[in-house]
Amino acid sequence: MTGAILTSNGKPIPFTANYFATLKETDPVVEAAEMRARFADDGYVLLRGLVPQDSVLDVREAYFSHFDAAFFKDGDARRGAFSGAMPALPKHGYKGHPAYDFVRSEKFRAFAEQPIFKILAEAFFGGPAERIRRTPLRHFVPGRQVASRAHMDRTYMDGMPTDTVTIWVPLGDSPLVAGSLLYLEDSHQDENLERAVRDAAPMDRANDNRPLTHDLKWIADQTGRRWLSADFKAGDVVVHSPTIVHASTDPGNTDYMRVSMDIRFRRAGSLADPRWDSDWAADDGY
Ligand SMILES: O=C(O)CCC(=O)C(=O)O
Repeated sequence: MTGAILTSNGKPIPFTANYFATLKETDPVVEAAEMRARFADDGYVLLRGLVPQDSVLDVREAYFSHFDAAFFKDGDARRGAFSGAMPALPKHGYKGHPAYDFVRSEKFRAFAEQPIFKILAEAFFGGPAERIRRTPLRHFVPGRQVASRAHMDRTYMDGMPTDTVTIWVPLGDSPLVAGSLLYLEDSHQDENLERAVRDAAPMDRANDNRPLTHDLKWIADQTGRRWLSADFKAGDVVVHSPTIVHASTDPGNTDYMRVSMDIRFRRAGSLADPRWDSDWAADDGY
């Protein structure tokens, strides 16, 4: 893939060593203190195989079972490859779309509330954690130039950045070619980054000043930082800081649909942002 031109929301970025490097991996059995040290250094910790693969694929299939089988190649909702036939539905995550109902389902909630995630968050906080109810579900369909814009989670949620943590969970494999998540190297340590890019950065959304930019090449050039990527497998998770810049590329030459959820925790007793205490809807404005 080296040398290929990737896009994010239609904006090109070459897949070269100037712009991309690989995320470091951490073994899930590592000591909590070591995990916290890596998190402080890197702004993220990628844990391979934290969750049983089948449990992840079960959730993927349960979500996809809310769609017509014609949406999937060979009608296979567990693999979840795009058939090419886009269903006529409300926008992703709006009322009436399966993602809206699914995040309110027992299956989704039980997955997000399994003890391993809370134990993980508590290892990061070094103390009790509470799950934040609002849990976005992302779903990217090949052939569409739609991706996550470069942003920091702290822009979207009140509270101290050290009191919240995001566990990003791909629901199924999430290779770069399917538009997986990217982290801007060491951006969590760059106190000048936001000042340097806000207002100057290209933005394709005139009415939304929360993302930093949709132009991943521009921000890499501007900050001298590379995007860190990985081919995630079902069962992997990334724990990331609310201050690290992250984004994704558009799905490329694949039929595989990328689905993921963002499970968030706050340090127990810390300031709770009331906007995050209800179930997610893509148009809730938060
Ligand atoms: O899965 C993604 O593309 C990004 C999701 C994300 O960063 C978010 O919801 O804050």
